[in-house]
Amino acid sequence: MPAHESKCCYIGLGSNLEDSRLHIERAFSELASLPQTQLTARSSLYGSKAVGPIQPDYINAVAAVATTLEPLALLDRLQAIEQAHRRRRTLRWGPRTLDLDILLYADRVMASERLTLPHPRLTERNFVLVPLVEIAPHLQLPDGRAVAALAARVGTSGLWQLE
Ligand code: ROI
Repeated sequence: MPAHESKCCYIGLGSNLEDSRLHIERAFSELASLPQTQLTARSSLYGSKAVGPIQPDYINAVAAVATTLEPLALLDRLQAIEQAHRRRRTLRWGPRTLDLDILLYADRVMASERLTLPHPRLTERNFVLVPLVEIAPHLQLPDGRAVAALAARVGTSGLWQLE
């Protein structure tokens, strides 16, 4: 097996400040321009009611990328993109111009200080599961659970497809 085989990875995008649609559209282009990485799919944009503290509605989407960047190198790149969108980390679970989360990195399972894979709240959030199923209807988590079944379980309340 080649040392640098590319891995399929899913990234959640979210924004609820300023022109959220523009932040998300730009983030897709920035993901497509990352080194050692191809953007292979992008979901529709979804509007969603904020989970957590009261704040404006979000726009959420999911991207699929094929990358030879290792998980923490990819995380560094995603955080640099967030910074370029003037993301301020003020409140935990507060509003943000751009949030990029690694949801899944191939079948990788890890829990380090900076990164937990799969994303720990993936299975609870319809604004992640529904766009994920749109672009990867047959995807399974490393533990074998089907994302389509998880999405069916969380339903679509507070979530609407845009465009
Ligand atoms: N709520 C929604 N709908 N979408 C998000 O992306 C999102 N992100 C968050 C919190 C504040 C938990 N709520 C969210 O980080």
